[in-house]
Amino acid sequence: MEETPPVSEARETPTTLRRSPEKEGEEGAPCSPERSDGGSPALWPSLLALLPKEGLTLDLGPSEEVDPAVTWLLEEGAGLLLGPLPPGDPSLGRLLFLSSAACDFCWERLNMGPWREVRGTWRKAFAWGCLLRALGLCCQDTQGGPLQALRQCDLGLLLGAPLPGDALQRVVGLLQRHLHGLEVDKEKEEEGAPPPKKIQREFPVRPAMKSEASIPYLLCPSLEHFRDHYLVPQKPLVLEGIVSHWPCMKKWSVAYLRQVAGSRTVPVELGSRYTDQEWSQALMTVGEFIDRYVENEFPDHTGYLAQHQLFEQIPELKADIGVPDYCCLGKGDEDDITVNAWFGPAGTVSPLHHDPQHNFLVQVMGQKYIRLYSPQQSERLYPHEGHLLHNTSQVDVEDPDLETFPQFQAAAFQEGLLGPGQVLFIPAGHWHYVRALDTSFSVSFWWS
Ligand SMILES: O=C(O)CCC(=O)C(=O)O
Repeated sequence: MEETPPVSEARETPTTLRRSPEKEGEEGAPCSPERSDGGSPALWPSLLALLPKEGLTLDLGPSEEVDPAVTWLLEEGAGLLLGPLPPGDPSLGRLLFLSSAACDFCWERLNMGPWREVRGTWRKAFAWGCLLRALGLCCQDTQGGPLQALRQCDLGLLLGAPLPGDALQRVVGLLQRHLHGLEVDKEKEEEGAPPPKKIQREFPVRPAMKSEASIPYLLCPSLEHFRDHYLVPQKPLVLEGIVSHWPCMKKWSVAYLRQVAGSRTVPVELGSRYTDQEWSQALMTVGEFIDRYVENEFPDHTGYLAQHQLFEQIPELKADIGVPDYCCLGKGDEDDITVNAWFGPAGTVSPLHHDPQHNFLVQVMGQKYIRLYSPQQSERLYPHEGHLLHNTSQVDVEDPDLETFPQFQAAAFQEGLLGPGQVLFIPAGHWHYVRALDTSFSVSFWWS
């Protein structure tokens, strides 16, 4: 679709809306224990204190990029925060109205055409809209305002562009502390309630493995040994004893993830594998994901929180992990490493594919079956022809159609089980197939 031509002239300088000093409170102050679930007088000043002291600088770039109507909605909304308005003030209802309209407008643009073509300025406008809407939701005298606000912030974090001073991230931190306090109160009330039902899942089929093809294991090899015998010759390895001290190894469980991340919105893959026709993705909270796909005995689909940069979104979980020391052998900085979360029930499958960077796949919870093929085997693996899936094999590794893909049975491979505390080194370009045998959480580090 054609872009709407610009109406007003390009803005040279970003719009800055300053807050009156009487609104500034203690930065990041925790909420008072005497709070209500919505329109909390304690939450409101703490939220305002998180906004940049120098005011909201919308900085949406040249005006031809974002529709002037959206800029106007955001500026009007942000302007409402300039006066000394207490929560519950009727003009704050207008904040919700204006920011919701801005979010709806931006949402349309974010969902129009391929994602890579969505302009950064629209993503930034959306992030501002989410921030203002979250504030609008918190200043309403409604039940559940802070929870809805948290969801709105997550949409801003997932789909929007970063805001100055990590404003969305900071608002999320405060809302999390506020909501967590409410949960602790509720738990106290519910003490004595019967324990939740344990899930009985059918154990998925364990593959019969040949020992001669197993991936080698090493306990804490030296950096030099790893470099000379595995990194340089591009050989896969399972490393043991290198992440056992990470707090996630003891702390993480489904209950813990629900407690820390339950109300956070994340993208979930729906369907057995991403190569299937009926595969799709949906946004839902981690709590909903656990209820529907991890703890539900009869889910309608396989759900997989896969390849998501969860640790950028939830710093509390990031504090529980580290970066494998061996990444220092790479050429890039630590900031260049992409860290992804892979959380799902038994039975998730990542079809046979390869990635352009080296990978340390750290197993935190549950076991996974892994099959690896070197790049030299590529011809026997029948990669998809289209551009989108050219790094993915057409073959179902554990149930190959050998009439259609006869060479597959001649392809040499390595295999193994990856359990908690083990780290799989997958050299760049190596084909890997992964099936979870239990409820599983893995963290991947892609590095070069
Ligand atoms: O654990 C999985 O399901 C797949 C992991 C993966 O493909 C990766 O880390 O690149």
